[in-house]
Amino acid sequence: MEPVLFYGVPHGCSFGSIVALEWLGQPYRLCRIEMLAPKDERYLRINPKHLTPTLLMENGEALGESLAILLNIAARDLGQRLGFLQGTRAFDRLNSVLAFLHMELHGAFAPAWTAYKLPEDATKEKEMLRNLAREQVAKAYVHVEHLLSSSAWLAGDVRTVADAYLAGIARWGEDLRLFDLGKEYPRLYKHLQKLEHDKAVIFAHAIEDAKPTTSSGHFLGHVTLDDLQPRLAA
Ligand SMILES: N[C@@H](CCC(=O)N[C@@H](CS)C(=O)NCC(=O)O)C(=O)O
Repeated sequence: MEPVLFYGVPHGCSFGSIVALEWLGQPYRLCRIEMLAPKDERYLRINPKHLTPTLLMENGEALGESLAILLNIAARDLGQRLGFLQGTRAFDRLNSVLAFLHMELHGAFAPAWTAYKLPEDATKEKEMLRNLAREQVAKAYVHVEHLLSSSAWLAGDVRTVADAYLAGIARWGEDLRLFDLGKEYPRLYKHLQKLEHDKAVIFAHAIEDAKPTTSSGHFLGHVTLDDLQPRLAA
């Protein structure tokens, strides 16, 4: 059976993996995980940290971590140039950009996500955490601006899984009302605007928002955790 991507809502970093699967153009399915709902035992068996994304592969093995999933997707057809052959300079550059996006950009938002989950009346704690996130994310955004100053795409001259991943995480700056990207980080803003016109990005938004949409890749539909039980038990 085709691979299944478990993606998280609202606004998970798994967004990038949906975009990458659409760009790849090979058959896949999606399984929706509500991240703010209580942890689901069935998903815990697939991802013991109960984090999204996870890619359930053809052989029944579950692959966790966005970086591993994005590189797995890219390696399925190097002809699409979403990623590159390991050992090449292009691979090294992509790997370096992905590591930066994960450790420094994704990681920098952690205090703001903690603040988001705190009760309304924890005003002081929320503000402290949000200020910390703003400070950390600003440094990462400056580096994104630098990367985009010398190439059309984040990891070079072609669109790669790094651009897909960026689309899913850089948006949090505005989601969490930390930044005005258009005013503060014009190259990043322009790049995200370019991506917003991409069919795969439009599709991934519609999927997250549970709106009707058409795949420009090879999406075969959603499956539920219940549907997957026989495949997981096998
Ligand atoms: N290191 C993991 C982190 C994944 C992660 O933080 N996922 C978030 C969404 S962006 C999540 O599942 N959050 C649910 C929660 O914290 O309960 C990866 O890169 O895949």
